[in-house]
Amino acid sequence: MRNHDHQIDHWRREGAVVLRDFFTPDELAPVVDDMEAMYGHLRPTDAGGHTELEPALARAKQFEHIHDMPFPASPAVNLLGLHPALIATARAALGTDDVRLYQNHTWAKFTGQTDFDQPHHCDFKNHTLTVPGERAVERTINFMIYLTDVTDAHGAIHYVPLSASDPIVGHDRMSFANTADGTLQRLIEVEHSGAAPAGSVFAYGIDVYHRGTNLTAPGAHRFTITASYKAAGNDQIGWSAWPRWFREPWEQVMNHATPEQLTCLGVPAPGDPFWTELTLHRTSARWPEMDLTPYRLALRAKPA
Ligand SMILES: O=C(O)CCC(=O)C(=O)O
Ligand SMILES: [Fe+2]
Repeated sequence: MRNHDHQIDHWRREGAVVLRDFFTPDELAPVVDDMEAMYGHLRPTDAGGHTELEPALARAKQFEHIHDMPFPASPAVNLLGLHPALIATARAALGTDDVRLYQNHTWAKFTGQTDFDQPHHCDFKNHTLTVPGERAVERTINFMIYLTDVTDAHGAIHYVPLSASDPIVGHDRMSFANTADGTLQRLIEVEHSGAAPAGSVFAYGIDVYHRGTNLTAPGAHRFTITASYKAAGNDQIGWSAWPRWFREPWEQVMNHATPEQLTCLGVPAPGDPFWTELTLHRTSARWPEMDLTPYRLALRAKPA
């Protein structure tokens, strides 16, 4: 367990918490290598080029270097968002042992690529068609994993704890903070910075006002992974149906993930009635390198 009860309590109350030094340098190093392999060649050559961009294009370019799981690199980057310590934190936060990873992407930002400044918003707009639920089990916990040091000059996320945003927005928690009535400015006045060293994790919910900020350090980059969890059975929340991208390198996940990690992607756990001799046979034909031993053993252990 790498989270502490007081941090979970803080997240429950305030909707956001910085988990400093969650991952070790040894865990990060191969993931950073993967990120360099995926994104390193995309570093902009003209650091001042973005100042000429149309606002709509400048905004679109913020999301230029995002890639959904699975990632065309090693198992290290593919499995960090499914790290057992993150799963444990999600379980504690959502108050259930049965959690699902519903969003997992890598994101590279480079100084000079565009202006990364955003207005305050809550992410529920593209995670649900309604609004965040009030019960713990209806919430989501969204982890932004810092693979590189994130200072304010590296575009740290800025956020407003719920106790500070509630008096400003009251019941009117719109996805984008209102600019015309001064709400946006008032949120900016009380915002916190999520700046923290590499290995830290910013955990927040889809009901928390936050905004991306620009990278200003010369020649700098910010590598992150976003891993978002919900309780199993919470059909309100979604982002991607994992099988949709079946041509992508799923073997990096399927051949290396544990049953606990695969359960977070919706693969039935060992012992689930889904697993029969036939489904095992067919799954093994689909993923020849996948270790199905725990599933086989659980099936054989069942009374006939
Ligand atoms: O990358 C960040 O720091 C925040 C981005 C963000 O909040 C968003 O695009 O919804
Ligand atoms: Fe956001």
